[in-house]
Amino acid sequence: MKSKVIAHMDMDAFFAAVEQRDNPSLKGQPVIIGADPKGGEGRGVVSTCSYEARKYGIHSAMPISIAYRKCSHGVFLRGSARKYKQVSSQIFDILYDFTPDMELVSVDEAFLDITGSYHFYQTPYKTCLAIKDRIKKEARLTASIGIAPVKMVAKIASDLCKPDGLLEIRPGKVLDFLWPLPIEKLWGVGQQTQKTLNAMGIRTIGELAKYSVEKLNARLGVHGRHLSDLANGIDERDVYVDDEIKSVSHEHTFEKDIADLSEVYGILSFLSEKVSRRLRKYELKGKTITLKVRLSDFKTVTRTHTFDERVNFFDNIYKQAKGLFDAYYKPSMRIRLLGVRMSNFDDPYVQESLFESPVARKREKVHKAIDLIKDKFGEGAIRRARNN
Ligand code: TTP
Ligand code: MG
Repeated sequence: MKSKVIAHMDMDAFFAAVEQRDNPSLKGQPVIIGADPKGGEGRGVVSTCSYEARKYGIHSAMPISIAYRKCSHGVFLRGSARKYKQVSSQIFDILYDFTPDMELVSVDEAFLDITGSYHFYQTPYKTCLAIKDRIKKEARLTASIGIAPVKMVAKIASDLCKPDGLLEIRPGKVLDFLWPLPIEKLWGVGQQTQKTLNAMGIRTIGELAKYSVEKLNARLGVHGRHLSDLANGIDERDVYVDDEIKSVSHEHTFEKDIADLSEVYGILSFLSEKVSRRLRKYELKGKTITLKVRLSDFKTVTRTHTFDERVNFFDNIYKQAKGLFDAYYKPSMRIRLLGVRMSNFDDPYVQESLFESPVARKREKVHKAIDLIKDKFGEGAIRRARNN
């Protein structure tokens, strides 16, 4: 299987860098963006600060009063959200010139799937150099970019090469790169998980990778296998292209590869429900359903069905997902991952609903009411009887 090429771009000290750019007297100064410090009495927190200010131990989310104590001669600014948004869209426009396969993560951060587009610049490295170059020329700011076969590794790489860095981790080098790093660099390892793992004698990603998955699961529940996968450089997440909604999908990776059909149907029902709710939330209906199945040996297949009309109800989606699965399934299979996707939204929903029967409209109302209750009281508030 050919690996993907994912780039993770993150601007350096974003808000502070914009202020330094627009006011050259701030260059080289500790600049702190956030609440008014009011001579050390101010409330509120630091949004971000320049790298010069970081030398004083200041960081995002720190109380502004503490930042003031650490560096009272720093330049404290409130910042301008409007200006940062404008610069942010300028940066994303530049990125769009390189690939439309982009997932915006925050105001200054995006994943790009450049698997199909890096050839224009010969290599992934040269592509990302060109991106950095354009950001430098057009926005007069620096970005750091990590390149790797999976999202998580690209993100860690961009973080480690800051500021103004570019770091490529080739497919064969992922484990050499990851294993010496401390576990807290992994996605999903917060302070609590870090403590638990440390207590088990696990400090580096390499130690986590070699630890028994069963023992990890016993201590951390479902999280265990996921973390073990990440530590071994396995990250199932694709770059989620969200500029316009082209498809709505949900996936589930099993804690253990499974052969039990009732478990499969349970998850298909759960995924269909999630997809159905998202479709209704966005007022979309899809004509095409795609089932994704990954087996224990990582073989991945997709099976597609086109409905006669556009749908967004759970019953239709689940029935087809199950039908597609049953047509593919053989008893020897061990299932690692399942996914359900709905796409093909061409016709505007509003127009189509003009021709719907009163019965369909009534169902629509019932479903929306259920969604509202669930939004208010949580997923468990209403359970659907499943008919396998
Ligand atoms: P980050 O990318 O986390 O930080 P940064 O760009 O300032 O610095 P780095 O070089 O380490 O990437 O966040 C981007 C912007 O989002 C940041 O400039 C300010 C804003 N922000 C907040 O307002 N509050 C926060 O807690 C964080 C983390 C960021
Ligand atoms: Mg940043």
